[in-house]
Amino acid sequence: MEIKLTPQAYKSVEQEYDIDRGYSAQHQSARANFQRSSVLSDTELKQNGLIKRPCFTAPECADLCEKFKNGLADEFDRDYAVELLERIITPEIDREIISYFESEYAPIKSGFLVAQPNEELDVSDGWHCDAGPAKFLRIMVYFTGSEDGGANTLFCDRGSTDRLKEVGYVFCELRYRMLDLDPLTDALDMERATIIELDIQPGDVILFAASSILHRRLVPKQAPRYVFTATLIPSMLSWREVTAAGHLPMSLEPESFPPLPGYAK
Ligand SMILES: O=C(O)CCC(=O)C(=O)O
Ligand SMILES: [Fe+2]
Repeated sequence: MEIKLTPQAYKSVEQEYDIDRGYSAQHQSARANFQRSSVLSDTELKQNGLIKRPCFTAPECADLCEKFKNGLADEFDRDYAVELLERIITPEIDREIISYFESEYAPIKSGFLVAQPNEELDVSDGWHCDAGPAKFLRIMVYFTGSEDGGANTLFCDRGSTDRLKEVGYVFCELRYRMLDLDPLTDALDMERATIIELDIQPGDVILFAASSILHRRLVPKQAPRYVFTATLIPSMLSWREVTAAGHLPMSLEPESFPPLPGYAK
């Protein structure tokens, strides 16, 4: 095992996104402007940084899988992404999200992901947190179910992530991302990370705090994995007002968190 740990890496990530690109200032404005404080509660997402809920029906999943087979992931369709968000963000999910942010929120990025059986591993297959603002959420809807040991997103719990952040694994250089954390924690004489392997049914939605919960993709072994994803950030206006203006969400590439107009330094 060759690895270079960067113990203060999370501080430079905070500097880059929260300060320089303006995400912390935007969050403060969003919180100050929030009109629905009475609805906030101590939800599962706020506590654990991760939830899974059933969302799409079997016929809806079949329809979506057909669309994936016909090239849905090839070209970004913003209107369709907004239509899916309308379906995903039920009053219960909305309450989870506003309780997490303590503000309104909006989708900045969105896209359709296809993973082929046993495809080549990429950087998301090693344990990582997404570099980005301290507070943002990833939505992932699975239109195909998880397999035994494949077609999934694995998570660590928050405590394990915090310990691995402190020693400098989280936000280490991409080439040092590991598929198995045990050799690292054993070498450092640390408690092993608690791994959460969800049993995902077609149509389930997952929400997670991608910059504060370690996670990794598991490629499918048997059949393609079809996923819709969106990135949520705090917002002054509600997500419906923001998307109605016609610019958000943007497609996933190239830059995950561009500097925010009016807030970036
Ligand atoms: O596709 C997945 O299961 C996770 C992807 C991921 O972690 C990422 O894109 O940052
Ligand atoms: Fe990620």
